[in-house]
Amino acid sequence: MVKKFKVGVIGVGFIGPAHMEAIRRQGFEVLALAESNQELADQAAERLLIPKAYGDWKDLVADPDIDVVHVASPNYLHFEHAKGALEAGKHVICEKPLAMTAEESEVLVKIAEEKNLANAVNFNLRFYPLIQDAKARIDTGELGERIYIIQGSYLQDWLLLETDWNWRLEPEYGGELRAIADIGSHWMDLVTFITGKKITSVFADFETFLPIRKKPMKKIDTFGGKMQMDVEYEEKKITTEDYAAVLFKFEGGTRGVMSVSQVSSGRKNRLFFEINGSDSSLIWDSEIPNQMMIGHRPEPNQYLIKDPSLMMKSAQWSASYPGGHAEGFPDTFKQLQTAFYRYISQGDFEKAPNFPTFRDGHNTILVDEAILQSARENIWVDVNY
Ligand code: NAI
Ligand code: SOE
Repeated sequence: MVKKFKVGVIGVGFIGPAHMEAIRRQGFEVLALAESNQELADQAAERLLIPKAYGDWKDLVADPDIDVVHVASPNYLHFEHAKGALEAGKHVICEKPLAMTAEESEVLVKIAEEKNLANAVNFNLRFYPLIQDAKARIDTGELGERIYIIQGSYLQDWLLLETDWNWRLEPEYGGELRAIADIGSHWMDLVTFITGKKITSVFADFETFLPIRKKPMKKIDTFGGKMQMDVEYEEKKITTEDYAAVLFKFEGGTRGVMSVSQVSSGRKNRLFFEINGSDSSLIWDSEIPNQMMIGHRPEPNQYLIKDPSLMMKSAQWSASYPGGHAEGFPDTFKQLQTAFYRYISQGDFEKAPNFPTFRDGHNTILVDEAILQSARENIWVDVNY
């Protein structure tokens, strides 16, 4: 019998409810939520049908009925919340970025190891079925003996206007890096996962096109500024990057380039990559996630449509529906959690997890910090894992 896990979620703004939906799809109970005060917690619990509402996250992690804690609060709280949950003996799924600095994320890796608790960072994009398929193809050598180039972008437009606002713009809440930590982290984790190649060296160029923005005098939800608003503003100086371009050296001689932007009109939330091997290429776009191009030189290119019967055997588990039945963003949360909760159920923590762990979250922050140093000093910087 699989244990019926009881779960608590800290932070239920934009993405906390997506975690809850996926927990419920596993058949587990979302027993409690925590918000920044009791009033917000009570309102959210009523809206989301959650039995227990905590106005202080410390009470949630201390609740003896809770087995697993999901951290979906703003970036600056991840360290404190994940650390508190681990210290209370809970398994943890934490949103990205795992912490504000590599010093903090390293502490989390150590505590999770010492306490032998399962730990995941929500790099959910790994769980699109065709991403699992891409990894399986590269593992079998389908792209050729060498991977030459990994290139792509992650572009959005929700922070295009000077009146667009979110806590991510402020370093004390989001971190010193914005576009890189918020969306570049997904891209870098994804291509590292697919190819198995770590980033060894970086060279970065940043720009902040809107050095002054208008901060609304009332709280605005993530992506909420795109809806019509009638509010008062105050002017704020912005130091975090709207745009970044990064050159990469990967293990094994692979080269790469990524651009990220939150001011690219028309691009809603588009991660794109192409991986060029010595024989073939893989090309994928997160806004059309159920198809992947396989590029060839001596024969016509192919389009693989997400269909378990056409996918690599080891990736088939990640598609829950037959071909022609689209799977999307919420399904990636479901599949990440399926992998995580199966791992806990099986109880063999010596086994390598098939989901992104705190170690992966820590490695991405090491790369982020190298990128920041490179942009500031205008030099190539090696990543020290
Ligand atoms: P949000 O601002 O919409 O939600 C955060 C929630 O945390 C708010 O409801 C806020 O009241 C609450 N909160 C603040 N302080 C708290 C405290 N002390 N205790 C409990 N709750 C507290 O932010 P959003 O967009 O949901 O982002 C949250 C995190 O999730 C970020 O770290 C972000 O990077 C990550 N994220 C990841 C996504 C993914 O696809 N993997 C998608 C969106 C966000
Ligand atoms: C905002 O840029 C955001 O919600 C990120 O925080 C998420 O990680 C990404 O999935 C979508 O965009």
